[in-house]
Amino acid sequence: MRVLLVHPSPLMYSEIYLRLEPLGLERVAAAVRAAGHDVRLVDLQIFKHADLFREIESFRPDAVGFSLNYLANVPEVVDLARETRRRRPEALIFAGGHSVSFIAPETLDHAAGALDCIVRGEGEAITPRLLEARGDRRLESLPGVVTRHGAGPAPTLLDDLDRFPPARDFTRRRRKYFIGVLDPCASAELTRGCPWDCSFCSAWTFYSRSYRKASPEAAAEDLARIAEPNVFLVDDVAFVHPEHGFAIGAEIERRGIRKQYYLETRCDVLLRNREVFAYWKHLGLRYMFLGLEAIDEETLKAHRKRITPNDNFRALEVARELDLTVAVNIIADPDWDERRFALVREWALSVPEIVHLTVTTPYPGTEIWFTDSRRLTSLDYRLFDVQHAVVPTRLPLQQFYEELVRTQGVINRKHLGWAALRGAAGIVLPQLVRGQTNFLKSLWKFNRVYNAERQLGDHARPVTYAMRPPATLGGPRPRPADLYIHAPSNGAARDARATVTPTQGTPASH
Ligand code: B12
Ligand code: SF4
Repeated sequence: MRVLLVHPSPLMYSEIYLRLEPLGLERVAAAVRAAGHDVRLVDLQIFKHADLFREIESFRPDAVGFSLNYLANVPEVVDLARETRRRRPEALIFAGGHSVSFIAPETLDHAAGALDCIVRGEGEAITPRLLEARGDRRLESLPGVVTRHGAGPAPTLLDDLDRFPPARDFTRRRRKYFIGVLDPCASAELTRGCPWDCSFCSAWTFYSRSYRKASPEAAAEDLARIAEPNVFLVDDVAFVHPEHGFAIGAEIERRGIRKQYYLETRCDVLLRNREVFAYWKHLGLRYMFLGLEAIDEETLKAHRKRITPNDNFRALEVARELDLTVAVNIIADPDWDERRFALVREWALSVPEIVHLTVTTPYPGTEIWFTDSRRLTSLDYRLFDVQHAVVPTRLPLQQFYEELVRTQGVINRKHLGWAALRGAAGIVLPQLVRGQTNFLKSLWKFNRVYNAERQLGDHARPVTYAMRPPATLGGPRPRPADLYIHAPSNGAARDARATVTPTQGTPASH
């Protein structure tokens, strides 16, 4: 069967700092190819809609699958599915990925028949089975598959992360993938899932708090296959189990792999497992993203981050001692006033780290989607990208955006524009020689992408597909099991228990 897999366009944030390969879709593509199908992949972060339609005309796919990890991409994917249906009336058209797993029925309603089904949860194991069942009137009997007629049993977790390593050969123009100075940059996955349970996050609800690891051999093998000199490790929390990080490192050394790495982790994991990060620094770790989220105790508690500001600041010290370039995230609440923005600006300017600001967003799949008692001010999927305010702001909306952009601007002045170029000249020149210009171009994009007028204007766009709000707002905290996409497997649950120490609370306590 001819199968076309499609990743939608980039969101606002990606316009400046990064553009990364669609790793999830590449893994689904690997599984579909292994089942004997003829596969192609179009990444609309790089290609245009017109390119996709040309591909549909020339390849004439029997099945088209769209990746929907991001809520903000829902309208685009629904429209693309409708256009695909018009061109290929007989094709099996489906979508899968993180966000759509939480909103399958409403997405099918928007598509009004253009999408045959939604695949909830991980795609590797189920997609080949779905293709096999094409034409069957009871697709919804498959695990994780939802049609307009019903939903199959809960999806099951992939038993072995080593199966179906990403088929990177399907992505074209790979030189376009980069993050900051790591230009060009590939992506890889060493572990999957997160055992913590922050109230604003859906990473844990998707994987039912499980945490799975690739074998050190398979992880290193995958890194060895990567042609690019730089690698973004997509794990939610890197090196929760330090012995795993050491074992992969040993395999990397054994194979003589030399790359530069970017990873994301928690501050307490860095404090607890400092040695493994120091070892990876020696292997080429260069950038680290730490989810700080807040600089005060009360807000950290509200997010259920299970960490103190003091530990967060100690972790920054450790990262500096390791000589890593660190980016941190702070969540800006729509309730912030001018004083609060000023405090954050002051703090951000006092530290050497790159500080990112995202806006509190109740997403389907998160706990705050149910418990946040604030009314949603917009049901426009496109605004659910953590850069827009979708609950009432204390300041008038325009002023909120002005403060947000001003704060981002002040913070970014440290890392973008001429100042950054002066600091990074040694990096940019060799990149230019190799024809890599993603990073250089990104240094001047800030004002075009981030401006209060544009952000405010986004609220005035007509809404064709409106989100379905939660049935109750400000209701009681849902039971974790009610939020989960995957049914926890015994092995995964055991892993999670081994990970979370008593001081952080055990899974049994919530
Ligand atoms: C890596 C990552 C990124 C990369 C994205 C790279 C890319 N091009 O896809 C970068 C750093 C660019 C990024 C950016 C952002 N991200 Co992000 N990101 C992640 C992260 C940590 C891991 C995703 C990943 O690669 N996992 C590994 C692969 C193998 O898994 P996967 O992609 O989920 O794919 C599997 C399934 O979803 C499914 N699947 C996926 N596609 C398809 C398609 C079909 C047809 C099928 C059947 C199945 C299927 O099968 C795959 C294999 O099992 C997730 C958290 C998470 N754990 O999911 C957040 C996450 C997806 N990101 C999130 C957010 C908010 C963002 C930003 C908006 C943040 C910002 N500050 O602006 C931006 C927007 C980016 C954009 N679209 O332009 C949120 C999503 C929120 C939402 N509900 O929309 C998440 C869940 C993080 C969170 N904790 O809340 N992100
Ligand atoms: S630690 Fe990170 S990935 Fe895990 S639940 Fe919290 S925010 Fe999400």
